[in-house]
Amino acid sequence: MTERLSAQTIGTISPNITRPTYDRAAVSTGIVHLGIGAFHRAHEAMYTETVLNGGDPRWGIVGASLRSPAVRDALKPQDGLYTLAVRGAEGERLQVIGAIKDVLVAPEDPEALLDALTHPAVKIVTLTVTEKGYCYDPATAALDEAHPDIVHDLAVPTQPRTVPGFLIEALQRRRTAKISSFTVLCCDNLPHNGRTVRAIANRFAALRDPALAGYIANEVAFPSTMVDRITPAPTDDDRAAISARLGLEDAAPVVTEPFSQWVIEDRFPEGRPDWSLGGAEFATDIAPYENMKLRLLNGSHSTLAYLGYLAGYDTVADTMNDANYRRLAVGVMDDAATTLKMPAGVHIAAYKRALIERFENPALRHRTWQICMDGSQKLPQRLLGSIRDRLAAGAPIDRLVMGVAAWMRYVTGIDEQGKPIDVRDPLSARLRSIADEAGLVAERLSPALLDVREIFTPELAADPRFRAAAINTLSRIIAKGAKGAVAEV
Ligand code: CS2
Repeated sequence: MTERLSAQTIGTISPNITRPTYDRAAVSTGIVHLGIGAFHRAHEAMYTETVLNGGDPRWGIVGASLRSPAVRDALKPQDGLYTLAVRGAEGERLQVIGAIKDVLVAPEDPEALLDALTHPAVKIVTLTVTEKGYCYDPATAALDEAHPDIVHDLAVPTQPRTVPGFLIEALQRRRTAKISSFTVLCCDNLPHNGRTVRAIANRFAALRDPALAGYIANEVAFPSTMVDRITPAPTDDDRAAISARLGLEDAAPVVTEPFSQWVIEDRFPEGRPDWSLGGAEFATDIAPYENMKLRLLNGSHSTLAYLGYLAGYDTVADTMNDANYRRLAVGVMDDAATTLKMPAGVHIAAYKRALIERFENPALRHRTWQICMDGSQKLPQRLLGSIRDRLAAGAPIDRLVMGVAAWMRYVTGIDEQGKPIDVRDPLSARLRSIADEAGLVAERLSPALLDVREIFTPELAADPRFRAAAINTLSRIIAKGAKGAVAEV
């Protein structure tokens, strides 16, 4: 039996695999990270590892999961060590990362996480909890005050379950104990993510206590950031292949692409690591970068995912092998790009070319099904913003609406072969019952879904051009199948 990767065994790995060059025992915890999934371990933890390797030991990470114990159970026996496998056309590069000092599971012991969040050495709380983790209304970006877990956290603030609940209770404890606050850095694909999370946190705090809200508004920084690295969920095959190369069993490796980007608004009153050592860029206004990424990358990703899943394509790379899908992805990027105003020096054409190459990466098996998840939380910032801006400019939206109409077909829960689709979405039950009532008839299904106010604002849903485009496109997808509809657009 192969031994497990750990602090004890790491010395046995092959010398060409990168590993921590610093003394892990000397590292203190400067960051608490909520949402310790694959993306964080491929992105922020990698940048932070470079900082630790560079000799600044203040920025070790304590990770927390707000839901399942799986990552903790895999990482704990490995002393937090895991392998990052970077896969591109030129092969695979392995790096063992040591930046994660400990992993907590919030539902098992909320107090332990609150303790970690209250520690004076912790200067930054970073977040990758996915869109739905913020308990907000995607159409308006406001806190969902009726969310059952928010209702709970307002009723029992000392035993939180949600991101706003943990952040605000920890900040309240720091305030009482006269410990300086921490900076909150949202690393999720939300529109204007810092501003959005700030508004959610402020609202939650105000519902608890107006004085607390005043403190948060004055003392806590919420810089915005654009994060980008395609990181598919690792599979059993990935774990077996990476363990074999390592010569040690790693139960928590992460597979990612060579490309990585992190643009961060430089507002950290309590200090920050020099993540630029790992290639991060600091900027004063990052809104244009966020929009570029959400509308070009994520907008075309979701479009390919829904239309690809319906056509039976398992991965994004598979969709890109279909010339019509590839053409549509380029078209969605071209249309979305007309809505952007980028600072001088940013070359959108080169960015788009790089995206196409990234989507084609045959070494990454990024499942369309994974990207289809949580569509209700993703559509507004990925596609609906571009559609709104194109409508205002009197420009055509036929390509941008493809992803929205394919989502409408997808959430019916039955695929083109009549087989069930495992639709994962906080609104899935409601979407399914709307679809069941409407039937597979575009003239009924599309308007019924446009009435879902969490996703579509009343203004957009009422726009006759958008309504007509959604009905026509959905009806083509129903009649001709996703492949047929993509061939025509
Ligand atoms: C993807 C993103 O799953 C999804 O919805 O579009 O996770 C995407 O891979 C990342 O944003 C890339 O940075």
